[in-house]
Amino acid sequence: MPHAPEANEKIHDLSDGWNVTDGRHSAALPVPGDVHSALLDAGIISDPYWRDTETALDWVHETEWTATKFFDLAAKDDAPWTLSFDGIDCAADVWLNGVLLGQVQNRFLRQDFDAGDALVAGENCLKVVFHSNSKTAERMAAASDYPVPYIKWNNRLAHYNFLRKPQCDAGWDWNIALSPLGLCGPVTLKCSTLARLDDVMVRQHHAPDGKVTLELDLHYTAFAPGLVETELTCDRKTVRHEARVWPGNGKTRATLTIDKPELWWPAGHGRQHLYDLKLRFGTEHRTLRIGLRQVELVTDPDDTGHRFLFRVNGREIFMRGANWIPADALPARATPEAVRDLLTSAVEANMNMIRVWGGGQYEPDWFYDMCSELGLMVWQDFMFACNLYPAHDREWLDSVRLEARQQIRRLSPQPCMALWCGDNEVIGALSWFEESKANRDHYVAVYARLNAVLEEAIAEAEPDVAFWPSSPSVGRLDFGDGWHDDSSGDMHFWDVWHSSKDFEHYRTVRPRFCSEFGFQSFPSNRIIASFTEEEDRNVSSRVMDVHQRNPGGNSRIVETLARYFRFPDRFEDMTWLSQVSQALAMKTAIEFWRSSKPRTMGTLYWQLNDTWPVASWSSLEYGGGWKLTHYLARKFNAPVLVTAQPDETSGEIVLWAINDTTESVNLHVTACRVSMTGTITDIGAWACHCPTDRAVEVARIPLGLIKDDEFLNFSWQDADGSHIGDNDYLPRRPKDFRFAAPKIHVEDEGESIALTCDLPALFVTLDHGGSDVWSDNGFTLLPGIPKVVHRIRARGGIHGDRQIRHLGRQGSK
Ligand code: BMA
Repeated sequence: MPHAPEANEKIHDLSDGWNVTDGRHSAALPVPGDVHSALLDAGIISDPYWRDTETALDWVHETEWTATKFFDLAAKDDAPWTLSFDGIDCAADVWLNGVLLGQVQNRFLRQDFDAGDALVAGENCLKVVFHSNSKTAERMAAASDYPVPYIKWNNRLAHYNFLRKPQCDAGWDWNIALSPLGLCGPVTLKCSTLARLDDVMVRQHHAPDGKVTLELDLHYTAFAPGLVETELTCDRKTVRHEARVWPGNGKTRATLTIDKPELWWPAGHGRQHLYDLKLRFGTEHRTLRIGLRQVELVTDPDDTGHRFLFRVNGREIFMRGANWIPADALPARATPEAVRDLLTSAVEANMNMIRVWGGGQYEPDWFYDMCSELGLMVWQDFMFACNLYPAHDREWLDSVRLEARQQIRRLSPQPCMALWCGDNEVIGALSWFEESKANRDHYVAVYARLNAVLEEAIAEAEPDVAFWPSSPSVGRLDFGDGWHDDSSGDMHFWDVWHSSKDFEHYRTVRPRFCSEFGFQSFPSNRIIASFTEEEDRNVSSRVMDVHQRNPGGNSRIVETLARYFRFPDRFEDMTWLSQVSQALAMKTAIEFWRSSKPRTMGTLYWQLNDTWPVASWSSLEYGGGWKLTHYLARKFNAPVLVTAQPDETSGEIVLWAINDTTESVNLHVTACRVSMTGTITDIGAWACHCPTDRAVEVARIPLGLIKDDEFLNFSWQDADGSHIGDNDYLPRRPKDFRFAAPKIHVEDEGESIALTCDLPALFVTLDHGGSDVWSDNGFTLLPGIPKVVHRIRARGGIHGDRQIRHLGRQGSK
């Protein structure tokens, strides 16, 4: 906890030594942690991810649980004592020595209780009585004076839209519905003298002369009138001042100017320089790690509509990334190590932004610390998704107001923060339900209340980043269709997956910023083996259906295979081919939209990671292994890329060069056509100057030049060899090629693998489901051109399927 108070002997960490029981079962409860994980560790429940175990565990979230912690206090002085929980999930009563300190129902709040009267010298007993969240949700919905519908096909558990809890805990179209409960962060007991420091709001002002002034609002609770000394230290400079405080909540401002700042940059644009900002408020100490940067959301009008892009330190930056969902359906497993691994993989796939999606959670401090270190910018949603919300209830709305306030302040020091966004798809949800279709005015008015509270929380806190009302959204106070309008705002483009359109359909829109689009695949055979018996390993088995949460999802994967590929004979080839199919879909969309730069200035695909072993849109399977899409992302997200795009009107294939680096590049581009029988014929060579602000045309190739059974292969490099790459374009679907049977020779030297072939091979995959990360996988192999692949990160050394696969007559060979 980098933001935890330090050097204060009056702070007691109460995170260890908890037990939890329902009267029949008892287990040690690690904090942070959840009851399911505790029961699993104690051998009371079996693995929730195994086969169809899920519903057999419903009793856990339907039961009341009591977590208990005993602690000793040597002496109790008369000063104010505060008991703080960094997240209680979710509906619970907090008791200290038989005294009810409070009732809570918002997992996204830090809960502070005045413990003074209940605390005793000697042994104390702290209890958190968790009510069944499922029953609480039912009760709240029944008590509501009008219906607030939730997305039934997505949420197996009902009415979680009433709870301030990760919405995907009730099930989602990729998530198991376990409804975990527990304590999500440290528990502390703190003794204050005059005042207690609650939140710190950090702003940075960049002056035209380059100096940066840090402005900190220190939000406190004072217990008596008096003077509190504050001290700020950063970049070898210290400033002090005295704040006069009065009982109650207040704030005092402290500023410090950094004369020669080193700026923080997103990945690929410069260093991620971080400063330690040390802060003292009376006797309380905190250290914040900050980075200095300016982030603007640019939405000015242009000929098309309105631009949508991020400008960082004055530079307009194309954002390449993906959507982030919670790292595990069992919160205890979302450890810093597991999360760092996933975020590292994002950067290795040339991403510079992730979107923390609104159906999950505000992540812990260390998550944002990692993003700041790695240069991954964060588009942060407020936690509302795909449901309608009871914003007519003032008590509920007050809790949301507090949540927004705390979270905005908590994340304010983080240079990775790029945007606060009101919600995920709640505007769209207004037209999904019978109730809201029948009385749209009413539901729009209630939605507008919720959105206004969030906008006001931003206006009040004045963070360094902008507020965007919703994702997708066409613009402020616009309740229009962000799914199909590609002229303004951010877009969710789901027609290919959810409406079964062809991959080529991605080329029918040019979003200003595509914040969601995706295509599903199966996890690898190794991951499937982790949750199935042999008999389940069939694409339409019940267990495979249970591990697919989007109705009809497995059929859509299979049907798409039939559209693009020859059908595989074996289940274990089908899982691989589904990953080829997903990778092809994402390559089609992203390369086209990158070639639309600067009209398009961002592509965040759905979704980076998985919460459990499941067929889904993720590019990293459960456990963090790279699916083929992730390997292709490393290539289609390369800062310098050449891509081939069909020009429907002229019938030509156009080569486009895209440069997202900081400097223009001069590329030498060559292209050839490759026949399945192995003949490689040069087409041309071109010199291309590629600036950073737009994609440029390199060459036009008449489609007729490429014969049946030929595909286009092209490569590029700059003068000093820092940007080298190659790419293909298949004018026909893979199934329309007469694949020969190439012989692939492999020399496996452990850390590197060399491959050669006698005939062209596409999507050559040397490791399906292995744990380690290779420099390439799913590549094209041409006769006479050896390929050497290196292990770039060892992640456990587990081998997946090391049988070499590539496209062939039966889908794979
Ligand atoms: C989106 C997301 C999620 C969902 C995904 C796939 O629009 O916001 O709600 O999981 O689509 O359907």
